[in-house]
Parts: sequence; structure tokens; C-alpha cells
Amino acid sequence: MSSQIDHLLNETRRFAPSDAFAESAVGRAELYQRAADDREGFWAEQARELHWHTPFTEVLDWSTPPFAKWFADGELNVAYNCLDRHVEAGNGDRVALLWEGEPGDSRRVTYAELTDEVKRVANVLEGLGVGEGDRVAIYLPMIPEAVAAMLAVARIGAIHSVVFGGFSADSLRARIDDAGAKVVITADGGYRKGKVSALKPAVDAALSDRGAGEQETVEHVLVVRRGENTVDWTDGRDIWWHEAVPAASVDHEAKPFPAENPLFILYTSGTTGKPKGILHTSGGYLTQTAFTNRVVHDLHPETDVYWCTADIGWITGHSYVTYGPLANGATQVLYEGTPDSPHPARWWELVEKYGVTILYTAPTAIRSFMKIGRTAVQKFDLSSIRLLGSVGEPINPEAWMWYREVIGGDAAPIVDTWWQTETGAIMISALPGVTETKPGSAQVPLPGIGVDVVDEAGEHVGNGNGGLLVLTEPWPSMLRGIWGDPERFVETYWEKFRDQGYYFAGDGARLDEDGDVWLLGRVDDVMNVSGHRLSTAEIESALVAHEATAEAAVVGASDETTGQAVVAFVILKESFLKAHSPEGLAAQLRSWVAEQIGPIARPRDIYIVGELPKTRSGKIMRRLLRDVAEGREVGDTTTLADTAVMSVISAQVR
Ligand code: 6R9
Repeated sequence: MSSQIDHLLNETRRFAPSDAFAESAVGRAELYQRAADDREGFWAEQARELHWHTPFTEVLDWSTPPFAKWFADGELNVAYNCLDRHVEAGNGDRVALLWEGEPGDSRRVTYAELTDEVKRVANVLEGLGVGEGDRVAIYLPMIPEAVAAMLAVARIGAIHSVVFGGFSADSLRARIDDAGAKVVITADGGYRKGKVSALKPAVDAALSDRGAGEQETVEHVLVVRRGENTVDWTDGRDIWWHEAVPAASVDHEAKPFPAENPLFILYTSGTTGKPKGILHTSGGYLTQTAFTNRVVHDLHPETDVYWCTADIGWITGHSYVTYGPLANGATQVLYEGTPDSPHPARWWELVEKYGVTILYTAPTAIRSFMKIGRTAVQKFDLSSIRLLGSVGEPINPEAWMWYREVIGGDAAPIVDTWWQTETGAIMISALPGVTETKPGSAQVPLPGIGVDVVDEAGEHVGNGNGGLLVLTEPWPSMLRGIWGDPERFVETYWEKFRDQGYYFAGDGARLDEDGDVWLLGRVDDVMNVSGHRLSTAEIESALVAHEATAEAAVVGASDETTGQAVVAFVILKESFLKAHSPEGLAAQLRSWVAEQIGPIARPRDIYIVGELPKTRSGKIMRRLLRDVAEGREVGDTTTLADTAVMSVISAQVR
């Protein structure tokens, strides 16, 4: 593996901590030493930033690994921490949500208003018989009610399972059934790409046609009116939010719950077909999401306008839209629609309109804006932006530079944050004002977090080498299990490095000469070509570094002589397609990759395509591309954002 020629590690650009962050960085640099000296004491200090009805006396209970308990004898109310306490501190008039609907309607919701709304919803849910430990499925568009619904469930000690609004009725049914949800909170519909996209019919379908042995756990469906589309109604089961919530009492006491009370289940895909219900609990989760949101995003709740573009259907939306920012009392933008509706630069219009200071988004979004070009983006005033964040996949250095120059005015620091649904909160990232940043590297474990890169035997690989990313110490926001399947939890994450007691993240990574971490993608995306390990991310990064390339996806396809061969799917920039033949460009790109990384990485095939298959969270589904590359029938495409894209690609390749 050490013989692998490395494109990413040839990245030598460096950006010193900006002076603009000098003041807020005071004390932040010391956190590393504080945490190194006394990790548990450090986390206890962070936890004490929250309001505890009953202060904890124990920090970590790791007596039965991998089942951790944090702050276990403490009691708190998560919703109280996100709402009431800010109102009680005199900040009730501060705006919590600057909401913008896709058609251009907008609402400002203050902390006082959101607190009242959540109290009413909590009363409605209790009136429907929902109590501590019951599960509530949430299937909503990005509207203020979505945030209110999550917090109302948390307030009464129940457990939410948010299902992304783009998921099908079948996926929704599987998630409702696995969790045994008692209530579903949905909407008639929401706006997407200029049209109302209905949601309620999927709920109706998910709850219909129960076969023998299929238990119906759902008693009520609470429906927000948003799309004003016509919906079917089941009397006795369905309830309009706009009738029930305003009629409910605005008095609701936030009762304390144990720190380890489950807060939510969030389903994520694993290597097998059945999604895993990742379980998170209260005290540790809120501690780490609030802490990381504060230090990684340099959040100043009194002055910042924060915008995390993630949907609440994903972990990023849970931790960095709902819980982290609200626990910190932040003012944030919430946007309902698609980034390019009704015009390609809509997001940047919103940045100007609301004066966004902190923007947290995903590389896939950045790359799609690169396609429309800087002129279209810079039509809007982006000068309010002072910090940029990236999450979800490795960010290639070219996208990183574009993000910095075009969006960040060549001044705003970028934090590339590595974490997972399972980790609950950010684990690896630069700290603004402290870390000298490197385009393409997530860099350093946060204070209090133990990270290593190891070989198959669990041995540290040493600087300059690649291996598997592991987490070496328990952390407060760690998953507490897989809902209903403790064995799968142990087996998936803890079995591989059982002797060392490490959590196996499933990602490949490399340590550079400074010991900084460079993520190389999921290990299932790592190819083995003639005995050399090559990362899909690495070759993709080389491809997009070519001036003709807009986007690229690489897979390892089985090959008779080399084991696996590199196959690339490339979207070219319009201007190059006009001036050159696709064959000529493909040949150029093959040599380019060979030049950039080494002959071993030269793609066997390059297919010029118009689009790439992506999940609704923007991750490229390489499994499907591998099917095409290996000449197989294309597999299950149901989790694609656009299910038609694979037939188009197959046709183009043929
Ligand atoms: C938060 C989130 C987790 C997987 C993770 C890794 C990839 C996330 C990354 C990154 C490189 C980053 N990932 N952030 N890879 N650099 N900054 O995305 O959670 O949807 O569970 O995905 O995403 O492969 O293992 P989730």
C-alpha cells in the first residue's frame, strides 16, 4: 500500500489560520491539551454547558463495552435545553428560524414562538397517548413544523424516527414497522422543483394493505397543511395539525429524563439491504452536537446567521439544524426547496437576502454550482460569509479551492468535517483560527476524540501511510446501538478490532507526514488493481482536476488480468464537449490520470455521461455504476434521487 502513488498527498497548498478568528480562537487551542490531560473531565465540562435538572456525578460508564453510558445519573430535558432556557435567559425575541419556502413565502420564528408551538404539539401528542419511549415517525418537508415536531417528541421523552421526505412509501413502511411507531407526523405535501410534491399518499400507502402477521402499530397521523393538495382522509386516525395544535394548551412542563433516555432512531444504509436503525440518546448527544457546532463552526449566537443546508431527514439535519444550533440559541436559515429552484443560483440569493455568515453544506452541492459557473453565483452579494463547512464525502481539492475563492471570497476558512450517522456529531475537523488548513484533508481529531489509521491487524500505520480509520475511545454522541439488533451493532462496528476495542468506521484513510487525516472513501470503494490499492476518491479527484471535467465517478470493475480495473464515468463541461470529440477527450483524460497518479491508476474505460446516479442525500451510488461497468443488469435503484438516470447511463455506455 505504501507503494501507492498518491495524488492527494501531492496537494501542497496551505492556508494559515485567519486573523479574523484570532479572538474567538483564544482558549480553543488549549482544548486539545485539556482533553488530552483529562478526557472525561473535558467532556464533563462541555456537558455542564447544558441545563441539567439533576446534575450528573458519573461521566463515562464503559464497563460493558461496546455499550456506553454517558452522564448516566444526570437528568435533563433536551427540548428545554433547545428552547425554554433561551426564553428564560431573556432571548425569547431572538429569531430561531428564518424560514424560506420554495415559492418565496417566508416566516420568522422566534425562540418564544417556537417554544410555545412545541409546548402545544407536546400536549397534542400526549393527548394521543404518546409517552416516554414511544416511537413517532416524522415524514415532513423542510418547514418549521418539522423542527417543532422533533422537539415536541423529545420534550415528552418519546423517540423520533425522521424519514426523509423523498423516500418512497415502501421505505417509509419498513421504517415505521421496524420502529413500531405509534404516530406519524406528515404534511399534505411540500414544494420541490416548482411543484407541490405530495407526502400524505405515501403515508396512506405505507399504512394500508396490512398482510396477516403484519402488525399495525400506528394509531394516529398528524397532518400539517402545506401543499394544499387534496388528500384522502381516514376519520378517527387522521388529524389536521392546524386544527389540533392551536387548540392545545400552551402550558407544558418539560420533565427531566435520564441522560441515556433514547432520543431518536435514524435509519441508514449498510452493506446489506436492510437499513440499520441507528439509536442515539440524550445527554451525550446534545453535549457533543452543541459543543462541535460552537467550536467547529465558530458559532456566535448573538451575531451569526447560520445555515446548514441539510434536510432533517439526514443526521446532518438532526445534529446541525435541529439540536446543535438550537441548543446554542442560534439564528438559522431553513429552506424548503431544491438549490436550483426557481433559478440555478437560488441558494446564493438566500445567502444575500439573510446575510448568512456561516454556511455548512456538501461537496456534491459545491460541484453542481461549479457547473453553473462563478458568474451566476457571484451575481449575489456573498460578502457576509465568514466561515464555510463541508460534510458528507471527501471534498476534492479543486472543489475546496472553488468553495474558498468563489463562495468564501478567498478569506473564509473551510472546515471539512468527517463524521457519520453513527458518530452523531463531528469527529475530525480543522478548528477555525487554530488549524492551518489543507485542501482535501479533514485533518485532525477534535479535542476529546480518539482517531487512528490502522492496518488489518489493528496496528497504527504511521505517517505517510494508508489504512483503515478507527475511533479508539468512546465519545459522548456515539450510537448506543442498532434498534432491535444488538448483535448487528457489535458485529458491524466492533468485531473487526475487538482485541483493540476500536470502533471500525468503514472508511479508508491516510496519514500525511504531519499526521493529518485524509479520507479516501468507504473501504468498499477501494479498488485493488494488480495488487495495488487505489481509492475511487483519489482518481475522481485527479479527473476533476482536469479542465474539461465537471464531475466524475470511479469504480473498480472486475478484470481478468489485473483483478480489478479502474472504470470512470465522467461528465464534461459543455464548452469542451462543443469543441472536442468525446473519444478524444476520453483518451486525454486517461493519460491525464496516468500522469497525475501513475500508470497504475490509468482508467481502463472512461465513459462520457450526462448524469451520475445519486442518492437523495447526494452520494454517488457506485454499486450501480459497477453493474454497468461489468456488463450486468443494473441492481436496485429505488434509493436514487432520479430513478431514470441509470437507463440513460446504460444507453450512453452501450
Ligand atoms: C455526516 C454524514 C457517513 C460517511 C462516512 C464517510 C463519508 C462524511 C466526510 C466523509 C470524507 C468528510 N463522509 N463526511 N468522507 N470527508 N468530511 O455524512 O453521515 O450519511 O452517515 O455518511 O460519509 O464515508 O463514513 P452519513
